[in-house]
Amino acid sequence: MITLVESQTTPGDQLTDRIQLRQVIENLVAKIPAIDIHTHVHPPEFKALYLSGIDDLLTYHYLIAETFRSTDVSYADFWQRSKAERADLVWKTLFVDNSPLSEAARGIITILSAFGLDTRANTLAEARAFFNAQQPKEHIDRVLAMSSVSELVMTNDPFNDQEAKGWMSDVEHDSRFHASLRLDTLLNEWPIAQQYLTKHNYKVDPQLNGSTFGELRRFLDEWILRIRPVYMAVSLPSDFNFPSDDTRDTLLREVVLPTAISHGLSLAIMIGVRRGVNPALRSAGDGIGKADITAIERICASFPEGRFLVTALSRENQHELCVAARKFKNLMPFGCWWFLNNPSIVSEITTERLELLGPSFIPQHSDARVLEHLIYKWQHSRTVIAASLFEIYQRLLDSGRSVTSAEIQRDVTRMFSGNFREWIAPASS
Ligand code: FIX
Ligand code: ZN
Repeated sequence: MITLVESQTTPGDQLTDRIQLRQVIENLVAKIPAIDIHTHVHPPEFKALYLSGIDDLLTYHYLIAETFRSTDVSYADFWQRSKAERADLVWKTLFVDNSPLSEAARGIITILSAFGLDTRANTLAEARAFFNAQQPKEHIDRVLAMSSVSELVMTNDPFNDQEAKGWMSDVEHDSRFHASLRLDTLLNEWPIAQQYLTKHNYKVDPQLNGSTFGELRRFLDEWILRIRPVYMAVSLPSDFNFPSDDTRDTLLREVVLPTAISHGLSLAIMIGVRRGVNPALRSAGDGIGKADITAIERICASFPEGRFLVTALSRENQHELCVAARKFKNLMPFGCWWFLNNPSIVSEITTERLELLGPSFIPQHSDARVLEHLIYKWQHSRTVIAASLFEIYQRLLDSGRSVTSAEIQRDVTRMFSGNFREWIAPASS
């Protein structure tokens, strides 16, 4: 149980000066450690899954999608190029020929400035030399410190052979990188999962007959034992419904949720993505759709002993999700996912959540894919979250109650790490 600090406040501690109140909030929000509960970052022990440096940063799918809006280079030509050549094109197109106005492009500037690198260079020579000279261990320590991220949660796909190799080797990996068991292939692409499992000697039937459920639970139990995930996770399409007469529904009811509950694990549901809207863009080709949040309510109602970390991709779903969380204490809203991770929208979502849920939600996750993403995603989000909090604390002051810095420290600590620690506690105990 989170121990809340009962602060014996003296009037002196109470922040009645608005300028001082804003400063205290900004200082605390800027440095209070956060647990980054959803990333795609891996430590160096996972070899090719460890992404870091300017070429990985510039070939981030957010920037690839934006580059194609400002270049005549064809998809085919682009994908034939090496990673460095693609990075050169992205840099030229978005940072030399144009101003880096988008959030993802500004993110690169924030990262380069954080390391004192030239943000107006014509080539990537200086940046490449700098990042290539970094020792992974020290560099990770530095990036986590710069982001005030104390721990993070990876995305670990048991159907990815590279991932499996990383876990099968008995190399100890950095304990600040927690695992999560990602089940998109199992729940969204059963035929592919069935073939993969059959190839790995699990007796699973395409029609889910016979020993299939038992074998699938064995598969999940083995992975849970192997990677000790802090939660299980799945992204769901915008047309997801529950209940529904399909394979995913059966697998959720017969395999995933019983397994999660028996291991004391939460299920993280990331709803509202439409995969492959433009396949030519590859991982940059996914889109968005408004989801039916009542499906989430029905899952929470049907599995009261289950706990659900939920994030929705559509802006139009945010208010509904807040209200659903007011109805179901086993629903924890988290983060401003993907296309929502822009200051104007993070501000709107954070203020709305504070108004409807108080400090009982997880404001942000980075979805970082490259290590240095942590720097800009947290710096940009903390600035916006601090502004939303100032608005809320200022209103409280106007209503006749001032706060102390100890209380702000408590509230922010709860939102940045306490809520998540408590939410996963049964699993990690
Ligand atoms: O499903 C997910 O975890 C998404 O975050 C990713 O698929 C997506 O590509 C991404 O990186 C979003 O930021
Ligand atoms: Zn993600």
